[in-house]
Amino acid sequence: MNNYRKLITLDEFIFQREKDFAYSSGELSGLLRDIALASKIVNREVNKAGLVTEILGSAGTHNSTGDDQKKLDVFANDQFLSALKVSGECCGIASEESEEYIPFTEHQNAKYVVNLDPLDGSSNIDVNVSIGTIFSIFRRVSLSGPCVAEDFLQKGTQQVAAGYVIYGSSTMMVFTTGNGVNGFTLDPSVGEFFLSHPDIRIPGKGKVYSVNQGNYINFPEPIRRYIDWCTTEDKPTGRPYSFRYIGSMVADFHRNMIQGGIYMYPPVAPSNKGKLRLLFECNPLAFIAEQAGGKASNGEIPVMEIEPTELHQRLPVYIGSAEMVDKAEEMLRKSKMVEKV
Ligand code: P6P
Repeated sequence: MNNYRKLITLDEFIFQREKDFAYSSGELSGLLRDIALASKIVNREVNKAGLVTEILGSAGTHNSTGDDQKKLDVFANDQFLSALKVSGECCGIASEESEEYIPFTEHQNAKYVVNLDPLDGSSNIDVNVSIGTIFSIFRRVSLSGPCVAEDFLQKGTQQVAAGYVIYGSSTMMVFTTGNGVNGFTLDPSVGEFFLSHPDIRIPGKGKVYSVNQGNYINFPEPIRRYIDWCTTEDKPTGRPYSFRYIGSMVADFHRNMIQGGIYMYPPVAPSNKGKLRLLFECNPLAFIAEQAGGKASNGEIPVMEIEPTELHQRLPVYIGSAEMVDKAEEMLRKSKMVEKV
């Protein structure tokens, strides 16, 4: 008896969920398929980047927040932009790689907008370390006509879908439409994403903390104390934790999703803002974390409760296993109480 497990393709899954949850009249499904298609094209270039030297290295330009743009950053941005424009389900996108949002005038009555980090961790491209794409989908708030800034500047709680693609030892697309988190692995031999990680649940606590230890001396004192707490021996709580930091948020986040752990990007003195972007990195990953039973905070409130004021705004972020985020928040809160005394 062949016990071949029926592998469900991404398209079959979306079609099934659309019937079960009726989360959209098909436009959202189309958007998810278009994002998957663009990720396959990006994956093809990422996987042979070392062989096609003209795709490696810097593009010689900088994005709106001053980051050096890699050639693959620009390539990925172009792929997702054209895929979403062709889809017809999206009236505009905002991208980490573009200063302003990009309205699709030919689809100005479409229902959705997308916030996108086309290639996160791109500084790792030239050294063959995992990188990722992060996306966040909202229903527009403007009624019709060209999309407006307010369509993109919505609280994370308003997301209708969010996901990431990790271009790693295998390529995976992990996303939520508000009914749990599911992971799909690309079989490049057939060009299909297959359901490999149904209903992902992030462990309540883990034994890994991810942070750029090199900034330790410039972290706020409560975060230095939290890191010291993580590295103090205490067998009942499984400490000291292991330190893992890939320098690619999607890769660190994905490992923590599966094994449990916390990823932190605290403020680094003298800045108090943090590095990561609310719209393009933190909101989508926060939606996924919470849907999988985890948490995402700026140290004080849930990331998804933050009212955005500008496209490229940054924030400190503590995201992953719920109990670990709670502990980091507790140490930050205690410190504030001491300050007030
Ligand atoms: P640092 C990549 O640029 C990124 O946005 C995240 O993917 C990554 O975790 C972080 O920045 C790395 O930043 O300052 O530690 O090199």
